[in-house]
Amino acid sequence: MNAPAPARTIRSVCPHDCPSVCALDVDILPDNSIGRVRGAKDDPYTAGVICEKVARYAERIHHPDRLMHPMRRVGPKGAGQWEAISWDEALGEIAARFLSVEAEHGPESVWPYFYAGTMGHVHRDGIERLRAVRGYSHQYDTICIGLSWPGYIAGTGLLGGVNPEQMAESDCVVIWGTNAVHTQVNVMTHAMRGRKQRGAKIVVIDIYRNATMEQADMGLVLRPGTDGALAVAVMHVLLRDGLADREYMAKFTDFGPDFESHLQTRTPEWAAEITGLSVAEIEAFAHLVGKTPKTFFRLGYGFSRQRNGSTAVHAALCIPAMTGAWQHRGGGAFHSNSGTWQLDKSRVEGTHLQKGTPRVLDMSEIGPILTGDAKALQGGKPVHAMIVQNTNPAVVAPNQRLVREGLLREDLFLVVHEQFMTETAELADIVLPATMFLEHNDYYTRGGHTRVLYGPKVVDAPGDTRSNHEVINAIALRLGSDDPSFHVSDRDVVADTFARSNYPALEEVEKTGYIDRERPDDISRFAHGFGWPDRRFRFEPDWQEVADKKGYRWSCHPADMPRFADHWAVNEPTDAEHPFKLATSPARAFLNSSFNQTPGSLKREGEPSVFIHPEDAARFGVVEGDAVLVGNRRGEVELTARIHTGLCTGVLIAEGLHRNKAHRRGQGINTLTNSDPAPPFGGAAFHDAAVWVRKV
Ligand SMILES: Nc1nc2c(c(=O)[nH]1)N[C@H]1C(S)=C(S)[C@@H](COP(=O)(O)OP(=O)(O)OC[C@H]3O[C@@H](n4cnc5c(=O)[nH]c(N)nc54)[C@H](O)[C@@H]3O)O[C@H]1N2
Ligand SMILES: Nc1nc2c(c(=O)[nH]1)N[C@H]1C(S)=C(S)[C@@H](COP(=O)(O)OP(=O)(O)OC[C@H]3O[C@@H](n4cnc5c(=O)[nH]c(N)nc54)[C@H](O)[C@@H]3O)O[C@H]1N2
Ligand code: SF4
Ligand SMILES: [Mo]
Repeated sequence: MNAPAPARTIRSVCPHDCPSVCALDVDILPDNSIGRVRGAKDDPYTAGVICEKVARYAERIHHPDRLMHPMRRVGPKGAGQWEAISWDEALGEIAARFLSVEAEHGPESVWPYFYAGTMGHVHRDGIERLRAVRGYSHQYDTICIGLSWPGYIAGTGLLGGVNPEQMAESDCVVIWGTNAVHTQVNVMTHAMRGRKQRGAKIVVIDIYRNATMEQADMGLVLRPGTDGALAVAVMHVLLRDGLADREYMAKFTDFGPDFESHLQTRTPEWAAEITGLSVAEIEAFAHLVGKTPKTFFRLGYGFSRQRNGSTAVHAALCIPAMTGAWQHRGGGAFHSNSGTWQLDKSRVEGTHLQKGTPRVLDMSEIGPILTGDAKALQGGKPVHAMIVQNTNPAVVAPNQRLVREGLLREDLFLVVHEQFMTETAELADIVLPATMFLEHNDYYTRGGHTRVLYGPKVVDAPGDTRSNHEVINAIALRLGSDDPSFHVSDRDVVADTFARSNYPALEEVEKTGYIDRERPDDISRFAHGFGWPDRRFRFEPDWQEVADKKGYRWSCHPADMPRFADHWAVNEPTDAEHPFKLATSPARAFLNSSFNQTPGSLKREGEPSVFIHPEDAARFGVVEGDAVLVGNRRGEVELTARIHTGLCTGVLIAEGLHRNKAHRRGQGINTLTNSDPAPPFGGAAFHDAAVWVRKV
């Protein structure tokens, strides 16, 4: 049967946590339901292409399991027994419990917790208003960006880079530590244009032959956590073979004799030993980027999710500073433009409401924090109440056993505002139903490009669902705060924020759906100098300078950091008991744990599985399809073995955040990951776990 003709097609924005932040054309059917979702053709970055999971959005927005009513737990925690309640009852109970925790334990015992389920700033960051007005504990945002952003900033001094559309003008595109085919498909659109139009070479650097590497001209499969070694060996070859741009370095970087002599020992032979690459591969890559001025380095998040990830990102970023690729259109580097928006978010986050300076708890350490770890609690009081919006920590946070144990505590009052009964919501005392992006107003910054986009409310909120903004307003009012900012609408906050930021008026923005924040090309390629006071790129990073600039806090001793760009051997070591390194790479049809309940995505991803090299499989008597247990001192997870020839021996890859329950023993993949704050400033090393494997 054909779908009915749409009554209208509206322009919107994908709200999910993905650097692409696609502009969408959404068909609204005569009954106000959602029809086809397509990528906007007139948006230069989206260019008509979106991922398959969002193309099937009707499945998610009209999913029969969507939460529609507030609910209160009636049985034991996590037992799945609920009664429907009204919003009035729910808000009344939340206010009463929060007030009693404040009175008994102090306001810092309440910890609002959120992440980027929606990337709209109003509905994502608006929870900060509640924190501010009540003096609740703050959140140190480390789970995703805690390692990569400092690494990039350590070199350039600014989190921004060359417009990725310019990959179409490149002669070589290096896709480093991002599985773009899965995680940000638009990178491929623009890289492929370079290949089609100018024969650009595409290089992919990863720890397995993933879907992106399948498209590459040169694929480098290295051992996890060894990118720094590759990068410094490349620089060794560039200097050795006269391929470094010494004039550029003299003018724009801190390059000097000490760094040069440091690189002398970083030979391809030395790096081959560490990375598992051959000397020939390292030299070929170095010669390619050294002889191709228009080389674009698209640095992803993946290789930062290692304990040495910040230093690895910095080391990779040093290569274009040595070749001078920044000087040429189609050349340079990009990780994120999140440092370039110049938004005044004071009304989004309610900074005017802040009382005192409450403690800042590390979101990645939610497991240790909720189970009373004194260090993670900074010697302070336990957390006794939480409201969680936009995230599913029972699945996505590291050290899952502790996360679950903590969330199940009888003396923790847990409110979860969600679109689905996630495994976090299952552990709540009160569950609140949330709207989806087409049901509220918000603006979105496109980290992977240059635009800020507006996504309007186009359909009514179904059932009793309420937006994050409405819920935070309502709770604050119930708690007795009567600031005018808790009476305004989401649309007003967008309009006010644009006005404060000297952006065009919302009425103007609505006509096209976007604001282009592209910076002049010379500025984006640091043609007048980098973002440090001396305008020089740093091969010798000053991490304290990075901390001061961004308000980061140290998680290691500053003196322990390597002096120069380097390979830093601090990752979780393998040993006789834990002979494998496990990485938990992203699945194509899930987005973190989102979409792990939609039929199309479940069909595409199948059961939770793990890639293993044929030699390792043979050694452990494992064949394709076998059930295996993968474990370490944090726990054990059951997975289905898939033989994969495209990875180093001793490495395992488990793609995707399936539901914990989808694993035969109910433990999800994050049981195996560690929540220790990685150096220098914290963050979860999701792809850095030493494990054992055995046949079930
Ligand atoms: N389909 C899909 N899309 C997503 C997501 C998803 O889960 N699924 N997640 C979204 C989110 S929140 C984010 S932050 C982005 C992240 O997107 P990416 O920047 O792509 O980062 P990761 O997803 O962490 O991992 C990317 C790749 O890094 C590889 N990797 C791991 N360790 C190393 C290493 O030591 N060296 C190298 N060279 N590579 C390594 C992994 O194997 C993986 O192939 O994607 C977003 N988009
Ligand atoms: N093992 C392993 N773990 C990882 C990663 C990895 O690579 N490996 N990646 C990490 C990364 S990069 C990230 S960013 C985190 C992300 O982890 P999360 O932020 O938890 O991301 P999602 O799993 O997408 O969960 C977002 C939740 O928000 C809900 N949501 C969406 N929109 C709204 C809304 O408007 N209102 C409300 N109230 N809820 C909404 C969705 O239904 C969904 O359940 O996971 C991390 N965890
Ligand atoms: S998840 Fe990423 S690629 Fe898919 S539509 Fe959203 S922004 Fe685009
Ligand atoms: Mo992320």
